[in-house]
Amino acid sequence: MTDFEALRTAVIKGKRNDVTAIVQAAIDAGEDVNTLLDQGMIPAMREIGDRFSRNEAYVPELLIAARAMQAGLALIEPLIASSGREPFGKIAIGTVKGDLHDIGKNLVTIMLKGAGYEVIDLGVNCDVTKYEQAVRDGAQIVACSSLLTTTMPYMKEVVAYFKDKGAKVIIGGAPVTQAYADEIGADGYSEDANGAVKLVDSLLKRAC
Ligand code: B1M
Repeated sequence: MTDFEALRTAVIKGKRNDVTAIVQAAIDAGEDVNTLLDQGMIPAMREIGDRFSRNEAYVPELLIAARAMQAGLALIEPLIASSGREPFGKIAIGTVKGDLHDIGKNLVTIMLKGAGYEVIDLGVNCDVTKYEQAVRDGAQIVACSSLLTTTMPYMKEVVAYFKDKGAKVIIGGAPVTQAYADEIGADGYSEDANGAVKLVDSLLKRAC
């Protein structure tokens, strides 16, 4: 039985080895990986963010928590990965220009791959030219992630750039909302990684 409290504490305190040990033990015991994410790792990142807001944690603490989270995700990714069948479509994903947050983007990537899509991961700090190259390489959908209210407006530029260019642009990230997506004319918005998969499913079905 997984000790979710211990997992949350290990992520919050940035104890990478503890996170790895707890996640590996949970996987070995047959724990559902979505439960590990939803009850352990994602709420822990939310908690460290809240502490940061209250000036109870600082950037170094955020960084070590992020590294511990990534170590856990690395164990989860192969379990969600696709079974080698023909990909259903090609998606490009990147965190927008000026923004270095990549954990949520990585999670969306893992879920899309697990759902059978080929994903071009453009990393962080992506400007329009990076997304454009991915579209030239065959991406049908461009997914933009933003975690900062200061970088969110760049999504508007990406959406405007791809208007009438054939690729659809979808957006997400903690400060992003459906209302914002509607306002800038994005082709879709999702609140979380599973929602991103459903959104891509529906957009590609419509395009067929
Ligand atoms: Co930053 N940071 N950070 N940070 N950080 C936030 C975002 C913040 C909310 C913290 C806070 O104040 N409470 C705040 C933003 C405030 C604002 O904009 N109003 C903030 C700040 C201020 C900053 C700096 C400016 C701090 C500074 O330097 N003074 C700085 C900016 C650097 C930069 O980017 N230029 C900064 C730096 C960092 C670190 C580098 C230390 C680190 C990031 C490490 C990394 O990513 N490798 C970091 C972290 C870890 C956070 C918090 C604590 C956690 C983010 C996270 O990973 N969450 C964050 C607080 C918070 O979010 N509560 C915070 C877990 C992740 C699974 O969730 O990313 O939301 P999330 O992804 C979700 C959904 O949003 C969605 O699916 C994911 C899974 O369900 N989703 C998509 C995401 N992308 C999607 C794309 C889609 C669809 C869905 O496409 C269709």
